[in-house]
Amino acid sequence: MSKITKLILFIVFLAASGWVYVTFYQPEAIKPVAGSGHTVEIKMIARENQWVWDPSTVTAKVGDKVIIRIFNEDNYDHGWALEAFAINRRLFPKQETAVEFIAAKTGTFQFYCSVPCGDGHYGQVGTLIVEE
Ligand SMILES: [Cu+2]
Repeated sequence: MSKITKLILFIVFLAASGWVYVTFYQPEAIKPVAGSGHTVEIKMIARENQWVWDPSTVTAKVGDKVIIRIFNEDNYDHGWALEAFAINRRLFPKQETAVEFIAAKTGTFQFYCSVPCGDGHYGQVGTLIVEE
């Protein structure tokens, strides 16, 4: 068997294994979701010296593009972290920061302040609900 034939057989084998994996074995949790075509825009505020997100609960449908515009009213930094979607952004004082992601899985996920910011830091949490 020539080298070229072996190479072609190897490439065919790789492509076939990839197809078998994606078709039969890929876990639901990491399968790509179809985009819904909708964009959900949410205005959120980190209230001055209150260590709260307003609103603290946000909702989207799976496949939605979510844009959260967060205004930090404080004179110090906060962070906005949503581990389920690998997001962690710094929020500078008296500024709006836009966080964009695709709500690619259903469930209830917690977001929180990721920058040690004072008395209420550990209570500065909120919830993202992604519905079917
Ligand atoms: Cu904090």
